Amino acid sequence: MQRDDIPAAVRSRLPGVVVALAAGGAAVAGSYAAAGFTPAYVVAPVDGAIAQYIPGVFITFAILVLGDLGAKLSLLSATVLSMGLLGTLAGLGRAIAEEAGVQPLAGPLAGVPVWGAVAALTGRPVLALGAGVGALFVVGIASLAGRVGTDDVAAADRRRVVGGVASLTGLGAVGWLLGSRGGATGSASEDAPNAATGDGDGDVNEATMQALAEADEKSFDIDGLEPLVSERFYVVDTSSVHPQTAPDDWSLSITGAVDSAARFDFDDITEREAVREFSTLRCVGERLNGKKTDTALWTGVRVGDLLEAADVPDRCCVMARAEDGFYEEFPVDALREALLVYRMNGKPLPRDHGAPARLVVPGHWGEIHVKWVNELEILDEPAEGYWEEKGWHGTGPVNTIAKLYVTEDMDDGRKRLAGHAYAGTRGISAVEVSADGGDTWNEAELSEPLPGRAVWRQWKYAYEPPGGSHEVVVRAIDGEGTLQPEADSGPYPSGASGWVSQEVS
Ligand SMILES: Nc1nc2c(c(=O)[nH]1)N[C@H]1C(S)=C(S)[C@@H](COP(=O)(O)O)O[C@H]1N2
Ligand SMILES: [Mo]
Repeated sequence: MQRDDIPAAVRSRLPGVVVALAAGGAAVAGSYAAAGFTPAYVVAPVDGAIAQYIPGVFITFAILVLGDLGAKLSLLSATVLSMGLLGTLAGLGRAIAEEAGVQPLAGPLAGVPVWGAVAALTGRPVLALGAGVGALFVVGIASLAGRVGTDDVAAADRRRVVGGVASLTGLGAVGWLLGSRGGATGSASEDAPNAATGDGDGDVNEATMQALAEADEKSFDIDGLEPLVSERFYVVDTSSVHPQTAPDDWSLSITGAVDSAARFDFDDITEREAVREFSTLRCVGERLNGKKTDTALWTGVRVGDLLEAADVPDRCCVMARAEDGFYEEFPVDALREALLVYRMNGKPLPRDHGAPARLVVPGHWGEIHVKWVNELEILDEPAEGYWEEKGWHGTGPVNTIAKLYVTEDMDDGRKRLAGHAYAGTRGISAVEVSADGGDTWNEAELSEPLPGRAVWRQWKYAYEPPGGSHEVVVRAIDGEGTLQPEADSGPYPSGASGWVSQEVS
């Protein structure tokens, strides 16, 4: 298209729009440079707001159809939205300077509203300066470029666009470098929340080592099969930028229908006698043979002890609330048996898994294992949690499942299958395997059980393969003798259930 084909009104605004967009990009880059990938990064609250207000059908579609891509998409849209929002503010500031005939003020007039918006969104005015400076810089350079040299309007516009885009590119690179190192303040270093050193009990660390060694001994050594204590523990959450709270800044409040509110700080928790337990988490949104079931050794305290210490009266329910805005509801009495944990496999709870403290509710779906938990609101009546509002039923006991993760040829010509089986607190009594599409069944060998109320087990099974391709099917029988249902239910709304099968040749 020729330049002349563009209506004059649009053409005269285009350079300003490009500069505004560049300023929006620079503001986001500047925010990242200052804050790193922490809640002080402007994209974090925007991403959080999307997670809170997006209708449940979109999230469910993202989980079921897009899988992990959905999370990336959400971060991308939050980034684009932040750029657009801040770019609009910067553009308005620039336009005002232009209208008023004070071009030298274009940069500051763009930077100040951007700084204000980021400060308001993140609550961190000092770190928000990064965003303000980014916008100021891009608009300032573009405006300067427009004013030097000839008076030809078209040439000046070109210089403005080039100036804006070039300064954005430079800033983007600087922002990326600073931000990935944890932000200009260095506040985002990965081990910041790991100030916890002891368990409040001198023997715990040795006991932890022993427990982990036991798990190691009981694990089958099979390539491609996670040991009983997962080496790569899955991560699922509603927000892409995780909270980051140092233990000293953290506390757990007990609020709501209580006679008087109570508060525990991190030391109050770790000074109590520590409890350790192996426990398996499974996400209710996991596909039938997915990889969102994992096990760790958790260290913490019984929630019931905290409720007693806080004199919580007999009530129906609790809303567990977290720093990322997530909330899930659970019966008080059931939550008494849960743990508030601050260590995972003997190490301080990692940031992605809820540092400094999270809930572990053995036998229940992952979603009630609230991470970054900071409030237990006692309720008189049942209420819906985040996922229940969106149609899921993920606070009840887990379904029984046998996963098939490994199909391999052995040296002696046989085939070996292996996987995990999990049935929450019911436990697993057997895993059965069929190598003929479900006509005949044989029992697999199970790993020795680990102590704990709800821990998965590994299974393995070797057989003489029939010539040609055949269908293998696996199914579990829980500790109460109940065979898991055959039908594939899909994850929505109550978690995937069904016999896993696979064509083997
Ligand atoms: N605060 C908070 N806690 C949360 C979530 C979340 O989004 N925010 N996701 C829940 C879900 S859906 C699951 S399956 C588990 C996953 O725990 P993990 O990431 O440690 O594996 O955390 C739960 N706890
Ligand atoms: Mo989940």
